Amino acid sequence: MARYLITSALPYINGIKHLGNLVGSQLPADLIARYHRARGHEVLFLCATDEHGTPAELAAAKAGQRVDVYCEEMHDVQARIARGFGLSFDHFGRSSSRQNRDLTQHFAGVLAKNGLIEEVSEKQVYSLDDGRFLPDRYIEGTCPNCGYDKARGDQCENCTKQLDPTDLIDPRSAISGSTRLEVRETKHLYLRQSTLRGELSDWIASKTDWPILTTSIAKKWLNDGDGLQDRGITRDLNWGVPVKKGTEDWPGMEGKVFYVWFDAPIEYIACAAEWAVANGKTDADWERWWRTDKGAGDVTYLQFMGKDNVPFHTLSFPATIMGSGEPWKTVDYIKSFNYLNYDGGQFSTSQGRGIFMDQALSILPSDYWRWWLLSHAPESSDSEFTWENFQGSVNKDLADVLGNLVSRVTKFCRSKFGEVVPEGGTLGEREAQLVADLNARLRSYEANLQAMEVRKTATDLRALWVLGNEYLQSAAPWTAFKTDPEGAAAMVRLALNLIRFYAVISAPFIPDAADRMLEAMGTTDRSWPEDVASALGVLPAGHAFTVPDVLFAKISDEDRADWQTRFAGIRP
Ligand code: B3M
Ligand code: ZN
Repeated sequence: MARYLITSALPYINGIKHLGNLVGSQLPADLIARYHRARGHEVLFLCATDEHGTPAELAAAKAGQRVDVYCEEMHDVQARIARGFGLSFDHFGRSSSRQNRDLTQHFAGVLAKNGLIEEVSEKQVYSLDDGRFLPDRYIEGTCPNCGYDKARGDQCENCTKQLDPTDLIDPRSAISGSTRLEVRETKHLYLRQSTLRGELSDWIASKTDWPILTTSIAKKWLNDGDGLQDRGITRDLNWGVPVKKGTEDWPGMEGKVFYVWFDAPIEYIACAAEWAVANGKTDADWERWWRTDKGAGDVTYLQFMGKDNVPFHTLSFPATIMGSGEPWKTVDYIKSFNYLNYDGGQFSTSQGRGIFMDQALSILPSDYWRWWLLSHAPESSDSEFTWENFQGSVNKDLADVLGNLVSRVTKFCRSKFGEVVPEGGTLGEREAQLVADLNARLRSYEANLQAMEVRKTATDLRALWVLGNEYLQSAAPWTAFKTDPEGAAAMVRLALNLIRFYAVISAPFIPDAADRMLEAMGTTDRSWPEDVASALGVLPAGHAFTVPDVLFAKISDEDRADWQTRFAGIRP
């Protein structure tokens, strides 16, 4: 039995995620977590909301709520929707947890002790009336380029010009509108990650099995980008982890917090500590996943994320961990994804464009989405969601191939033999061939799941379903029954077992349908088919089953057109 620590990039707190976010991290991570559990491995699958930073403050202000209250509510909303999608996190934590605060302060303390933190003086805009320094995007004014009067200190939304706050004409605070602003000196902490270049470079070079998408981004930033420049890890904000050196105050850093990208990845560790508390476990229980001196030596750690998050996970977070000099587990494999586009454009949270997770669940059960998204995961390039394609996949793969097999076999058996696995007859050549074909495909499916080749695994699974359909087509028990009822009984017995077999191997993709198939087959036996021939004999003659309701309903042209119109616009 192997041990897998699996984390998905942490969804930012400021709203419900769209399907592009889902397929780029949480959903494929769930597929792999479910697969490894099904193979009997020990899995700790963690995710959390990423709650700090300016966007959280802004979203809370927009909602007219205190930021801590906003985050708490939005965390619960995201947790509920994640459950709706069948995301099987062992824990869904919060980066604003006490555990993350303590660990973040701990890392800052050891990094300082190791000489990796530098204090730098900077000039920044201070608002006298708000009594605080203002981040660039909290300053508004008139754009010197186009005259737009609501340009932000980092960028003009109207003409897209990148700005410095001091470029703005008539600058004012975006919080209070006050114009009593002045430029003041303020101190910030910088992580001297450039000193770790050699170590990071060797580490990345040693990861020869990583996907090209991951290593190409990592190497680009390592070599010719400014990804390894020393990086400011503190901000003048109220909302965040207060700057401390371990448990001690940090002189000159009063009222400041750590930058959200410093504390967010540390939440991967803190989340394990939260998981332990939530489940009545001890520190040793979570440390055996994260500390190589405390049992994590044999853990395989897999991370899932969209490509825009790769630099933080290949350079910044490893710099934090390596710089600590402590025996923390580092990631073994980073699976990254390109973008999913929506009907001729991009999914966009800020513009409300696309389908959001709650909307998706309001029109169809999660398995429909899981199947389409995973079978079209943007792995080698960006991919696109279109309603036609979605309708085609659901109707063909789920309804015609898998759903139809289940319904045909169970109904035929009920009408000719009753709701029990029929006895009699023997299996012949055709069945032996089916077993051999299933076996070959299943091994390919397993290999692709092991390699996290998401689209290829979907292709294998679909091919496995098709093999069963083709078998039924050619064996035709409905015809055979007329002349050789015993032979037909043997075929149906095999086919009913095939339903259980499909439920087990399909569960990582479509867990709800798999549960319903197993329930209909009157079994809780989820054992993975190590050997296909014996797996197809698990349900013995005489075993009772029931005919399930329609597993997957087809999407009509009318529904498709309706949804297409409904989701064409901008989410309010
Ligand atoms: N919250 C993802 C994003 O919002 C970011 C991931 C953090 S992972 C530590 O782009
Ligand atoms: Zn402008």
